[in-house]
Amino acid sequence: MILFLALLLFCFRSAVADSDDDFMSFVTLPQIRALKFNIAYYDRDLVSPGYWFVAPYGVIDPEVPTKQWKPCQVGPYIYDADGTLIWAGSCLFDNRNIFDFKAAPNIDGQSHVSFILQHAYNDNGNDKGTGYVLDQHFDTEMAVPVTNDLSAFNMHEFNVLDGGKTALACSYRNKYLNLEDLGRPDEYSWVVTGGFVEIDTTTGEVLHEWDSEGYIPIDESVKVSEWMTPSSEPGWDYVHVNAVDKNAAGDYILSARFTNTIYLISGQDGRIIWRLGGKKSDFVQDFTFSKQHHVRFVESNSTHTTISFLNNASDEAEQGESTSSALFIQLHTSASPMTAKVIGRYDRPDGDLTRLRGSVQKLPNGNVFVGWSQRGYQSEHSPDGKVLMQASFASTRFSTYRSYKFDFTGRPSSPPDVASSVYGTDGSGLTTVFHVSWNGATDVATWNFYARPNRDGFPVRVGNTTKVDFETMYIADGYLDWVSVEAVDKDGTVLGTSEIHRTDTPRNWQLAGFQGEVKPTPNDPSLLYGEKTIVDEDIEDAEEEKEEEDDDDDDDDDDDDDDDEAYIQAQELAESVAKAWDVIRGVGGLLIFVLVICSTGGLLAGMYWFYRRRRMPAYHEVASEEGHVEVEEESPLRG
Ligand SMILES: *[C@@H]1O[C@H](CO)[C@@H](O)[C@H](O)[C@H]1NC(C)=O
Ligand SMILES: *[C@@H]1O[C@H](CO)[C@@H](O)[C@H](O)[C@H]1NC(C)=O
Ligand SMILES: CC(=O)N[C@H]1CO[C@H](CO)[C@@H](O)[C@@H]1O
Repeated sequence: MILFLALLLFCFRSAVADSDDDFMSFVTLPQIRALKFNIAYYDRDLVSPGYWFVAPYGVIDPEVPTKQWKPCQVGPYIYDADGTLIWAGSCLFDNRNIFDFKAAPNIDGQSHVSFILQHAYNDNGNDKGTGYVLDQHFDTEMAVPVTNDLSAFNMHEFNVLDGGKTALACSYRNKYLNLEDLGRPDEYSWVVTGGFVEIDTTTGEVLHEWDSEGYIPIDESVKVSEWMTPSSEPGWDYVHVNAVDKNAAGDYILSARFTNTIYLISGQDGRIIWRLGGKKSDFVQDFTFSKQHHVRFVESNSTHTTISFLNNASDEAEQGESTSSALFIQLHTSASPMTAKVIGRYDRPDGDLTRLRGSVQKLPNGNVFVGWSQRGYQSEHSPDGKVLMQASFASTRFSTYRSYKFDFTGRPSSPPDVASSVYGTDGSGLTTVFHVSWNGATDVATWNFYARPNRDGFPVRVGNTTKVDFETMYIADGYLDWVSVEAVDKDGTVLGTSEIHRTDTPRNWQLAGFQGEVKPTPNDPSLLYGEKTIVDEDIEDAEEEKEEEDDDDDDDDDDDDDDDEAYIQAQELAESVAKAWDVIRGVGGLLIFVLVICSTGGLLAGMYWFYRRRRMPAYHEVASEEGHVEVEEESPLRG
């Protein structure tokens, strides 16, 4: 008892000291640290179905592996609309930053995701970063390298176009240019020009490149003044392109933050067809915008074009309006003069400014999903502007470049993960605790739990339960070795089966509170659970069984009720064990045994001990770097 209290005390202290409440952690995937969301819904009924796609990062430059560096923290994540984790891809790339993570459109009619893996921290510039497309199994379908002389895969955009054959990315180039545009024809300066590339997603070959040199004069920039002293390399970041999209006619729309302008660029000859905003707008417009992000074509016909973008109305140095907003603009391009009018405006719900980054997405049901970037702040709005939901990371230390919402089907190629441990103080009262998860799987409704007497033995179903959260816990009577689980969808279809896992046992049973002389031997599951056997691998069998079972139900109703009671108690116990688990979460170390006094009564009452196999470090060191990020923003590869 004293030992127990001492351990508990130690645990509490540790938990407080390491406070990593803003992260989720899991028994089945202890390495993953997924951020929690704080979420508020105002009208859940009107919210569009779909999953959230975010890619939290701590610092925008590739993170130097230091003491603060922790694996599996930053990277791509999918959550459901309750903030429940669906997929953590953070362990794929050793904490490399991921940008523009989203579901890719219409490739072979199946779900895909796409994102930019940022260039490496130190690889002598060899690893320039990559545009990735993964299939619904989370296997790489396309890894698009930088094949031309550009120094890196620019972080702003990886816009996989419909069908997936080509993708758009932003490009930045350092050039030594004459300053005639500024009325100084005898002088030269380094200037960072900007444009875009359309790349073949299979080979990475650049099919089309456009650059601002010769099209956007230097004096169009709001960041360069006539008298500025010529710059050394890399040079003045005078356009700062940050988004590009393509329409059915084959023309491109390009957003340049530092000219406050959106350009339509001919796919035929590269000329600028029109400019919206900035110093040389071709439109008569009833609104202003600045420092915009994420321009997209929404729809168009021969006379009108609707576009969307995030008007962050500010940057780190200046601010134009007091609130950032998502704008939907209708351009009447056959009128003379051409006109632009606001047809949708969605202000940032907290009234604040998004100084860097952000995204706007029109959802299939007409709702608007906006990523305000910092701290993963995001909101969903009804078409008429009502705020339906707002959410942000519980952690203040991370942001996401963009946030999206998509329908998605995930069928991971890796099997479900299962962990199991046996607990008990005497041979007759042993229980096996399962934890199960399946990283990336959507549509799992229930879990079936199996055990067999040995590796080659016949699998016996020892229980089933509804999937709750990313990781589901289940407690079964007996010491069950050689266990496995099955993921089942709402129609009863088996989506996946885990590998066979051997149940973890205490290294020393007696120290763990076991009263017997010798260590217990595993139960034969068919003796414990024989009557309930259902092997879903064989559907016919299962159906026959079901009929039998139905008959059984009539015969021994009472028995089943007792069993149900026992399972309810087991679930209650599971909850108290889960709480205890939370308590010891912060403890590092090898094997930790904790006695948990269970007072729920009934069959499983008594003493249970707790056993911890893996080390679970706390992730608390990465400081908020937003200030740093803002300073860094001017660099061409960033912001
Ligand atoms: C084009 O779209 C605009 C705006 O939705 C609409 O008013 C106009 O009638 C459409 N024109 C054609 C030719 O469909
Ligand atoms: C568990 O399995 C039984 C028998 O197949 C079924 O009737 C029940 O609905 C299942 N429960 C859950 C939570 O899946
Ligand atoms: C509407 C508005 O005030 N827009 C301003 C946004 O900020 C830029 C400078 O950052 C101004 O030039 C715009 O007038």
